Amino acid sequence: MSEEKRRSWAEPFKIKVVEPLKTTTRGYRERAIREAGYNTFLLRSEDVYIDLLTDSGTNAMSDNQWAGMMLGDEAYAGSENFYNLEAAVGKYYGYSYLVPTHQGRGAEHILSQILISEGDYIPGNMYFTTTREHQERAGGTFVDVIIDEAHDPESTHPFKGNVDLRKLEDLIERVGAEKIPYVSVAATVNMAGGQPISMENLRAVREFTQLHGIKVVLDATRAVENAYFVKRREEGYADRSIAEILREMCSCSDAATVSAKKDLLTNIGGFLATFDEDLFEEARSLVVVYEGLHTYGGLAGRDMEAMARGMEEMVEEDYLHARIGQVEYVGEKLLRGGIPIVVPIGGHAIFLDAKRFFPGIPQDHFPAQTLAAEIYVDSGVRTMERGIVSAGRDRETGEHNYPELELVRLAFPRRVYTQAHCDVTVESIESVHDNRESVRGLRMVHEPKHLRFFQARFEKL
Ligand code: P61
Repeated sequence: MSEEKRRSWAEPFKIKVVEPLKTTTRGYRERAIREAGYNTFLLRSEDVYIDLLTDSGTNAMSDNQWAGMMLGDEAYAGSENFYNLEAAVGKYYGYSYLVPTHQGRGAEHILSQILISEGDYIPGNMYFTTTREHQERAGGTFVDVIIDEAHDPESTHPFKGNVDLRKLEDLIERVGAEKIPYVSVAATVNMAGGQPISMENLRAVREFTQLHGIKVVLDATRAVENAYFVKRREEGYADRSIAEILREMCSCSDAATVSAKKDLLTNIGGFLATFDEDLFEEARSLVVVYEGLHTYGGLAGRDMEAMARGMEEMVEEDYLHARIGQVEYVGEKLLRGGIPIVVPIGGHAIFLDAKRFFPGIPQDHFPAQTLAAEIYVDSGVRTMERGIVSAGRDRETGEHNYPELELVRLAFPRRVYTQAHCDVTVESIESVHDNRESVRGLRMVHEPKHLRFFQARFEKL
């Protein structure tokens, strides 16, 4: 057995600063979730014990990143930290041009406004909430072209993020290539369970779309975690470094939008990066309208410095091994306990399959929303619904979208929680599972117009 196989995923760092957590009683939590309308987004963070709502902006920064924060050059124009960030994006992602934004959706907004015209179609490997919202607000229609296996929580396909080229070809035949400004390719695919796309598939998408003059835009928010899976699972990549794989992935695209709040190990930030000078010129001109000058894009200089330094750390293999190892540890424990989860275990999160967890709760009684609330009441662990509430309504019919995947996500902040926190989380889910027969669903009593899952309110049936 190789040394790596024998050793566990222990963290290549130690804890220097701690933040106390509040513990609460079951009665307290019952009241808190009721007051939050059974929506974990509406809980106060101080009422949460272990916060697995998201891995976005919840990372623990390193001492080197914090040191960089003190070197913030808070100039309105031409901040030194912008140039450090630009150099780091060039080094690690390979793109020639950078436009910083306050976070990922800032970049999605600018990109969508530039590339999409009314009546266009945007194929993508499964929707993401903010990405699709910006595509639609720009006049486009999102079309899902991910492989069928991605919608099946039990399929063990190693690259469930792959694009189905036949679906893409069908769309081109149906609407014409001139109506498709770009293919939106996420690496990894969040809503499918943190599932990667293979390099082979990404290259095939690139070659195929080039024939039709269609651009490829990468959502590289968790591309480093995707690179880790390519190294682990794809033939020919075992001996390549994560940094090399990341650059190769980006080389198959024209541009990328990135939320720095994930891979880059920061608490805020994002960017749009591209090889395309014309796209860059337009983005640089538009960013000043929505985000800020093109050398800060809504960020403080210190935030850009933390991003640049985070990039050096994000490609370190020991770190990634521990990061993804922690998620696998939880997933494998849940599987051993007979809990239905999406397989293969993804990069940033475990996704509980609420349809199999609560087979008696129909989808329009919001089984995943219910499960997230039950877990919180049991232990103070906060998770997130990723099912019918997140999927929103059909723009034409006004009916709920009924996604195949009705999931609860346990997303792991990077470098934050210990193995004992993981154990407590698993124990809590097992205890909710043991009592699953007694649980009924919810009804929605308040539904916001945009991205409803953030602020929707529910009552118990
Ligand atoms: C998350 F409930 N993700 O996973 P921004 N692309 C991708 C993301 O995962 C992503 C963004 C773009 C979050 C935060 C979040 O419905 C939700 O920096 C693959 O958050 O603007 C964000 O990047 C947007 C949670 C976003 C949600 C939307 O937890």
